[in-house]
Amino acid sequence: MQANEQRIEAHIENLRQFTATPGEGVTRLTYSVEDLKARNYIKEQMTAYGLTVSEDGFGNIFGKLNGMLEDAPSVLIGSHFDSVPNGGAYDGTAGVVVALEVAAMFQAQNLTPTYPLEVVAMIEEEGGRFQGGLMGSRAMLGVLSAEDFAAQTDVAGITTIEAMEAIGLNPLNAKPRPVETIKAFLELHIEQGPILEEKEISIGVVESIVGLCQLEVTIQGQAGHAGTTPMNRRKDALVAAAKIIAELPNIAVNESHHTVITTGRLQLYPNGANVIPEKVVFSVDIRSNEEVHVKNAVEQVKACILREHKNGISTNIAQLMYISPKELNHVIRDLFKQTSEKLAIPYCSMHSGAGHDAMVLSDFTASGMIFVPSKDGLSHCPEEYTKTEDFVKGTNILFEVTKQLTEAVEV
Ligand code: HGY
Ligand code: MN
Ligand code: MN
Repeated sequence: MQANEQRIEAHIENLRQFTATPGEGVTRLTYSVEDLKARNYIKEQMTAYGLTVSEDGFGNIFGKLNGMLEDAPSVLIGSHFDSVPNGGAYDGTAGVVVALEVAAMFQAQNLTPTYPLEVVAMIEEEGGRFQGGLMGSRAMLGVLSAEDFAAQTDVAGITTIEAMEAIGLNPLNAKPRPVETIKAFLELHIEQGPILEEKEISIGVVESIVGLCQLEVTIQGQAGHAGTTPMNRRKDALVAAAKIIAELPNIAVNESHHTVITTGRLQLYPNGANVIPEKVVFSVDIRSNEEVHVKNAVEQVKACILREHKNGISTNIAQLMYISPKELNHVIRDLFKQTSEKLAIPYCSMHSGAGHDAMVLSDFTASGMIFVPSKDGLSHCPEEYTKTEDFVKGTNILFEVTKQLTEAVEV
C-alpha cells in the first residue's frame, strides 16, 4: 500500500496556515493561538483516522489505535508541531503529518495491531517561546520535572501554566508518562541540511544525533547618556557582549571540525539609540558530535564570558539544557535499512547536526529516525521545502517499520 500524496500535501498546506507571520514563514509558538488552531486540526485528523485522542498535562497530543494486547506498550510515531520564529512549514510538522498518514493507512487496511500504535504531536521542541527546547518530550518523560516545567516563563513573563490556561488546556495532573507504556519511538524529519539532495537520495537513516548545550548569558553594565558619558567611564553591556560573541566562532573552529556555536537570540535593554546599553541577554547554542568536544567548548565559552566580568561589568550564565550525543537504536536502524531495500528506495546512513525529540526518547525507549531531503539544505526559514514524493517514500517506509514494531519484533 502506498501513502496518499494528496492527503500529505493537504495536511502540510492546512497546517502551514496556522502562523502568526503569514507570508513570512511559519511562526507557531507553543500555547499560542496558532498552536491552538494546529492542535485542533491535528486532533480532528486523529479522530478521523480512528484514533482515540488525549493530551497530557503539558499539552502533548496523542492519538491511540488500540492493539490486541491489552495494556501493552505503544509504538509511538510523530514529532513536534511548534516552530521557530519565521520558520518553515516542514520542520517537525511533517513528522506529525506523516505519522497521521501512517494511521490513515492502518485504517484503510482495517489493521488491528498487536501492540498499540500512538501518533504523537509534541510541544516546544524548538524552545521558541520557553527556555531550552525539547520541552514537550523532556516533560513527558520526567527529564524536566513538572515543577520546573511550571516555573518556565516566556520573555513577557507569562508562565507555561498561564499560557496553557489561556488556550483552554488543563495543566492539572501534569505528570510524566510511565516509560513502560512506550515500546519504541519513530520520527520522520526533514534533514535540514544539504547531504541527501547532493547525493540525490530520498532517505537518510539516522545513526546518531549531535550533543548540545544551550546557555543564556546575561551581561549587566550601567545605562547612561550617550552624549555626556566619557568613553573611559562607561560600563557598556553591549560592548562586552560583542567581544564575547565575536570570540565564539574561533572557539568552535579550534575545538573540532564538527563543533558549532551560535548566538541566535539577543535582547538589549533599554534599547535606546542614545542610551548606553545597561543589560544584554543572549543565547549560546553549542554542539558537537562527540561529548568531549561539547564539554570542552562549553568550558571555553564560559571562560570567555568570565573574562569580561570586570570594570563594573558583571556576567551571569544560565545553562538551560545539556544533552549528550545520542546513538539511535540498532534494531530500528536495521529495520529502516531493510525496509528501504525491500521497497527499492535508495538510502544512506547519516548523523544529525540538528537536535530532535528522538534524542530525549532514546534515553528511555528504542528510538529511530529517518530523514527526507531539504531543498538547498535550507531550514528554520520560510524557504524550507521538501518534495511530497519524498514524504510518500518516507511514509511508506515508516508504515512498514511501524507495522513490524506493532507486531512481534522486539527492540
Ligand atoms: O535546534 C535544533 O536543532 C532543532 O531544530 N530544535
Ligand atoms: Mn525539528
Ligand atoms: Mn527545528
